[in-house]
Amino acid sequence: MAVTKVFARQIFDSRGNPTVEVDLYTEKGKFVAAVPSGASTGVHEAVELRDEIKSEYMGKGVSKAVDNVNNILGPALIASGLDVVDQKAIDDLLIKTDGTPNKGKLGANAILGVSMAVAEAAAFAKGVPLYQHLAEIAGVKTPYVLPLPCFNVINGGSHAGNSLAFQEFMILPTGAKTFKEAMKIGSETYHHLKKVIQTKYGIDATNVGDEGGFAPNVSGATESLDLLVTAIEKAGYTGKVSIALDVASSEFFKDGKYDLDFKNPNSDPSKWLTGAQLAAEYNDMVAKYPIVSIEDPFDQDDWESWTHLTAGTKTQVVGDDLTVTNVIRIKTAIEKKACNGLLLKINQIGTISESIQATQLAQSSKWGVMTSHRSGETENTFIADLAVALKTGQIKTGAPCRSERVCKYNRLLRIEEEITLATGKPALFAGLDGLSRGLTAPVLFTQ
Ligand code: 2PG
Ligand code: MG
Repeated sequence: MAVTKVFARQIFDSRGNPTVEVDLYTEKGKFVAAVPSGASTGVHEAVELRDEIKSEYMGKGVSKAVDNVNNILGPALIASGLDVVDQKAIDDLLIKTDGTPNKGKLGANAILGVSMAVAEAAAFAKGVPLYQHLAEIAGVKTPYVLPLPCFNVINGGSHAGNSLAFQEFMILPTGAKTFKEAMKIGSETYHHLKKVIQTKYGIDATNVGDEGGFAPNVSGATESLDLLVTAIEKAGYTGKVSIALDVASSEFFKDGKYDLDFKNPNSDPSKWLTGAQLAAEYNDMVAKYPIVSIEDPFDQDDWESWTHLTAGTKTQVVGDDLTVTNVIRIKTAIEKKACNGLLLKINQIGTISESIQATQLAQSSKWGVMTSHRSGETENTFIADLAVALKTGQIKTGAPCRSERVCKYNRLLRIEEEITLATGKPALFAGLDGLSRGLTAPVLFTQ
């Protein structure tokens, strides 16, 4: 089925910044996609095209990207006559139309909106749910597996106005048997955490950050980890909930060192840590707390520190700014044994086909894969379907709070129900196995 019309507009993301929305039409109807946006963006990511007109939207307008969809990408796609089921050919056309290695001419935000809407149109044309269509184009066989949700319940770094350097403290219901149960555990623990924080720091400490997690003014990582352990215990889930970190350390890498006081303009350089000192802190934390995953422990180009940590730990080490969902960076990370997990962010690379390629390269190297939202999100739920389709085994899309986060988790609840009804058996849930490497290999799931 060919594309008959493409129309893009500027809408707003969860931080109130402009972003791109695309309406794509076939003779079967209209299909809509909206593009997310990061704050702690890796320098190697594909280009997010902003207008950079300082007097408008603080320079963050996306009218150029919108025009590029309306005047260049849309007309090229319509003229090609390509069928929406041929995602790869369409993505190749979009990439060629841009013509740069980092989508710098037309913008990854323009290209991704079209790429996502094409997949939605194709699923509808086939009369199947989006996750089924994505699994089919990726060559992934059923049964589907619901991912382990990683709830970011304490926000720091560039996502919160507190002094905490580490960006994300996540709780993972690794002891759950179904996705629905994982949501119950996550939500109850989140509410217990709110009470724990309120008792300790007062009511104004329970305001939430960009991803719906609390942002109390804690002194550092161990204080946050202690809060999590207390909340898990109070909720009655000790042993059933694990912890994951996203340090997002590229944000505080300065002159070859790590500044854990980076939000303080008068930070004392003599206190900044070397990669080896920071690694020692991680190893201490892993020994003391139920930490199963650490993302971006080091700067995006500090390869040596990555390789050293990964060699000496059983914990999943996830590349985000390091690998930017880009097969070239992932290949380098594989060669250097720099990490053993991929953060999958579709807007880091800009097309669905390249996102699938990146995931499958990671999975074939026995890495874990965590599908991810961005800190600036919309009500779009595409990544929920993608996580199921590619059996990534893990998804992080914020706290169980704020609709731009919860809509993805809610979509997963509906998918779980739909699969259960269609197969007559409870839908598989990755659970703790979501953290085992190379999930597409025949591994045992919790049921
Ligand atoms: C991250 C993300 C999402 P941002 O670092 O993993 O949580 O943040 O979108 O700001 O890059
Ligand atoms: Mg990250």
